[in-house]
Amino acid sequence: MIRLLLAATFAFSSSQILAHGDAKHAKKPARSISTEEKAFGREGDPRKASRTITVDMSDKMRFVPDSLTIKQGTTVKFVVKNHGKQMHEMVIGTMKELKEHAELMKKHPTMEHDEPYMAHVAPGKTQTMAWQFTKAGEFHFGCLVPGHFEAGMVGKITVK
Ligand SMILES: [Cu+2]
Repeated sequence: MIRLLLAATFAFSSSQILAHGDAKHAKKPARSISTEEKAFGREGDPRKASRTITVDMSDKMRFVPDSLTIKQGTTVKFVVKNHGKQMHEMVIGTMKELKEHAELMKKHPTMEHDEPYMAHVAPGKTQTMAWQFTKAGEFHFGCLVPGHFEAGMVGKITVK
């Protein structure tokens, strides 16, 4: 009986070792890219980005640049930098969605959420996000930290 148990324990632990070894070699699976289509496009594969745009944010409550023109179909890799001392974020959307979201943020300032079209950037940090602009039109991006949107922290994206 004891022998059997020992054998079982040994078999168990060696399979654990194997599994561990496998895991070590296997690449950490990346979060899969969402296929959800929004009015302003869909999540992009950063490896397929054909354009990189750096967006600077500061406590002046402005984005630099604050106007972008993008060719329809392009996957853009955004490099979003926060040069300020406050939290800032870049959220892409339609003006209607951004306004609604900004109102919601005022009511629930601690609300935390993460979507592929948002980059929440701590002071002094940089975040990247990839977005594919599948639809032509006029869209916007804004900082929805309470008060920032109203202070003018908003930019325009023209897709054509
Ligand atoms: Cu901000």
